[in-house]
Amino acid sequence: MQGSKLMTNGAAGFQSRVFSGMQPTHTLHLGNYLGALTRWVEMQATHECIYCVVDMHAITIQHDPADLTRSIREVTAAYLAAGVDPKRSILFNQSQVAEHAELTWVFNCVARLGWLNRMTQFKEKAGKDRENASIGLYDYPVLMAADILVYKATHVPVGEDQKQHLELTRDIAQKFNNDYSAAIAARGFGEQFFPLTEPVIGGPAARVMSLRDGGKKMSKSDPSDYSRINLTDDADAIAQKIRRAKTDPEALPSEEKGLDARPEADNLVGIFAALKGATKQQVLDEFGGAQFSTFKSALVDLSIAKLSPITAEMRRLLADPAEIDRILCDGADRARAIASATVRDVKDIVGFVQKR
Ligand code: AQP
Repeated sequence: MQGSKLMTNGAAGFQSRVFSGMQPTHTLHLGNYLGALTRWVEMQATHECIYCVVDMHAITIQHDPADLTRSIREVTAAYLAAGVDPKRSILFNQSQVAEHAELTWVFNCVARLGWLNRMTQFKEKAGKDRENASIGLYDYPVLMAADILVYKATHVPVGEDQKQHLELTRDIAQKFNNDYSAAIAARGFGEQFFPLTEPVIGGPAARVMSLRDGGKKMSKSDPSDYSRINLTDDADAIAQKIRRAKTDPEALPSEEKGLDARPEADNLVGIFAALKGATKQQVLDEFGGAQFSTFKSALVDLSIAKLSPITAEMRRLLADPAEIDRILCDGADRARAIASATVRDVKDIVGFVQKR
């Protein structure tokens, strides 16, 4: 994994472009929303953005086909309801653009087994029964690299949990650029064919933690529904989950360093800050010294005010699945136009014979 250490500004010289995606597995939650989706929406004002529902990733674990179809539409509705604008950005589902899979095969021949063996997400998801995990789950980060690089994306807004996968993406890009440097130069692409994509991670909610355990990431697959706030939860459910969220017996501190070693308090303050568009310190300026009962009431009100309009809009959009499918197909056509040019060049670079 030397690539990311050697070059720090490898996206320079490439047209600035944002790519990101979420899996249509289960229902999106507050972590997905604050860690990634809010940033996606903001970046539309400054960048060309491509946002994908990564349905091919979703079949790396066992799934029910009808649930997958429903979930693809639901995640699309969540993107739209949160503010992704399909006129300004490209919004599509991955399986409609075959070039993601084609580039994955080339990258499978570039990536090294040793790199993939270090991926912590695979270890967590495969658990103890690794022999029984799908090859797709193991190859997940290579498909993710292809998702990003087929658009030569320079920036990827994600939550902190995706940092390691983004490093792998950079390593694959760099190895491709090195391995094929002569062919790349001969075809007039200069020194680098793929950019070394920069992750965009940060803010008070880059890693939203479970409401039941401040040491665990808020996650779609957590068996306890009380561990997360789903974007489909109604006001009552949001209020109940926040009131039952684990805390400690102390009042809130007045300084941010007072949150150290208090993971549950830190998490709730971080959520409040992200929802309000403030810093954790600004939240503590207001609530320092308050008991959790007071703070939780304010958090309930803020969460409902921010999330209820999104939930209502999702419901409205989901009443017309044909319109959602139309948006995805239109986005896929626009995505394919970019992806097919990249794959054509890649085939040329690696030496495949193809129709001119
Ligand atoms: N807890 C989180 N805090 C901040 N960001 C998060 N993301 C996920 N969880 C958190 C970010 O959301 C995006 C969605 O990626 P995904 O759909 O591929 O996420 P995921 O890993 O399937 O989501 P979960 O909830 O973590 O699912 P499971 O339980 O299956 O592992 C990414 O940008 C991610 O960083």
